[in-house]
Amino acid sequence: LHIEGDLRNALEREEFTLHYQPQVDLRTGEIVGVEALIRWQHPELGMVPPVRFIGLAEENGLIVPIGAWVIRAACLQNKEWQMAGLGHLRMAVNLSARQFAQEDLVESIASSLRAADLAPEYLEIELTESLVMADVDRAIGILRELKALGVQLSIDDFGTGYSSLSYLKRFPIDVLKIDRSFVNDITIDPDDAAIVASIVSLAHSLRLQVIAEGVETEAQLNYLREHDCDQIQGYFFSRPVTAAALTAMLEEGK
Ligand code: G
Ligand code: G
Ligand code: MN
Ligand code: NA
Repeated sequence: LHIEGDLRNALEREEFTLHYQPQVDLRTGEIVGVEALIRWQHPELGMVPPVRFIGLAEENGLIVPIGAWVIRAACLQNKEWQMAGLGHLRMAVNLSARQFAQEDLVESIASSLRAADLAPEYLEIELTESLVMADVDRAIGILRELKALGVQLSIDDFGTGYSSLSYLKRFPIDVLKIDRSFVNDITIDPDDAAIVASIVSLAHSLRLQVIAEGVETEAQLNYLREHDCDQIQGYFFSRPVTAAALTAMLEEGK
């Protein structure tokens, strides 16, 4: 199969689409944000999940134009929900290391916000610990520029990488997303339960919001609520769904 060649043409053939997974406030039960997750509708293979092509796109650099498309499309969709009176959600997008290394990253994000006429606080950029730790001083510079633009910043998969607490304090971030590997066993493994509770209080001491990822059961949700976690994302509430399905969910919640 020529997946790499097909990937090169997928953008202009408009084969990518975004799915959206809701993030729910544990106090109000409302959807307050969504994470945009790319999908590739391949003409012969059908729906190709990101694990099959994101790594490849990172290696050959295609992640840069693909990632720019993701940000543009996500901003446009978020504006559409706002215009339809369906609320002011935070739209989170994943950023890869290759994108973070691009000279024109900040300008490219600014131009997507302008094109969609979206206020910057409704866009959130998800970064991983390894991405920001690779070159801390450069990362802090870019994060400051992104904050000056007005977007929200989060650390994805928190707890799986190596990030020193002193750096965490220096990064101008807004949100920590607790990796789902810790959330998975919170109701059966006391160590994971303790780790999650500590991340929540760490986040709050640094005045950050905290989102638990991969919440699949009501018992996990209850533990997280009791331990003051702000938001949840996971199959218990919803899988990532199409824009139309998320629109329906927002209409129902009105
Ligand atoms: O639903 P899930 O299979 O969507 O996503 C699998 C992985 O692909 C996750 O690690 C997710 O962060 C990554 N991913 C999904 N969409 C994007 C995207 O638009 N850009 C990048 N860089 N990674 C993405
Ligand atoms: O790596 P990142 O956190 O960006 O990607 C989110 C990934 O987690 C996506 O692949 C998404 O489909 C997946 N995901 C979201 N909710 C759940 C969940 O409750 N359980 C599991 N196993 N995966 C989830
Ligand atoms: Mn993510
Ligand atoms: Na994650």
